[in-house]
Amino acid sequence: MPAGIKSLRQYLKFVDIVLEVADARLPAASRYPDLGTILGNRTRILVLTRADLADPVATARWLEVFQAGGTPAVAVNARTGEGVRALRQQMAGTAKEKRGKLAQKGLRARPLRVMALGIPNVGKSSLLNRLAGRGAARTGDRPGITRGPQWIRIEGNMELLDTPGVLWSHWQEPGTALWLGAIGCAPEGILPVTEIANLVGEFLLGKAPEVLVTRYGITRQEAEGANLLEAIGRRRGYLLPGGIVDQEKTALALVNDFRAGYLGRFTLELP
Ligand SMILES: Nc1nc2c(ncn2[C@@H]2O[C@H](COP(=O)(O)OP(=O)(O)OP(=O)(O)O)[C@@H](O)[C@H]2O)c(=O)[nH]1
Ligand SMILES: [Mg+2]
Repeated sequence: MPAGIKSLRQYLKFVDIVLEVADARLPAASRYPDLGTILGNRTRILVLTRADLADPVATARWLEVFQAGGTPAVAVNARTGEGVRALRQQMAGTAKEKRGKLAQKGLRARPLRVMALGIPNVGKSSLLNRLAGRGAARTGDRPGITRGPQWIRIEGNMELLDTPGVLWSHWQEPGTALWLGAIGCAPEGILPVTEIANLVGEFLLGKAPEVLVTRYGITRQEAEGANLLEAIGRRRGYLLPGGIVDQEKTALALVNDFRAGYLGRFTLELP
């Protein structure tokens, strides 16, 4: 278990619901493998963020799979709040249960405490801001924005706990790291951006080569050729002195376009 998770464990005893936040484009690989063992029987709701960037058909399938496996799951756009209403409904059920239990013990009702947990940059703070109804937590388009656990107190009957993103140790497994890099959830500066770009390029070539043609003004032949980055860089004029293509700059452009959804809505793994 990563140290970051260990240090968050102490908060678990204070919270009623854990929102496990993962990315809809990578619903399995962006989750924690054994969170269940840490959470015990605490209520967990899986929230897939960036549903706006994922393939809606794939997202529906994933939600079914998770739900069939006994994990309540919802998909949201944590930026705009789409889907958050369904999440609130899920939470309301748990809230009622908790109130019932407290009443049985003769205890006074207290605000429902909700904690968000997940890998870096996955949208935890954005999600809590939507639940709070205001921009209480700082967000940003790179990992490592939230530095430490932080309570967000809101009017009404909820208290929210934002936490810093923590990567599970399995993230460096071959086949996982680059995909997490592709969705912007791996630590910056560790993975070569050209490798991430090549993976994204390969994926797009298999799925929707025409988006490369239209977005970058290259020919189908160039898109399918041996060096996609070379073709895009040349077309864009991303050149270094001597006229050679700036591979890094080109790779970053492709990866950023993919992350922002300019190339379309894609889910990178299917159930
Ligand atoms: N398109 C889209 N962007 C999102 C969504 N959720 C979050 N974002 C963006 O993703 C970036 C990261 O969001 P944060 O809320 O800061 O992520 P975090 O998990 O709190 O990140 P750390 O605190 O760094 O671990 C921001 O630029 C958000 O605007 C979503 O559902 N759709
Ligand atoms: Mg954050």
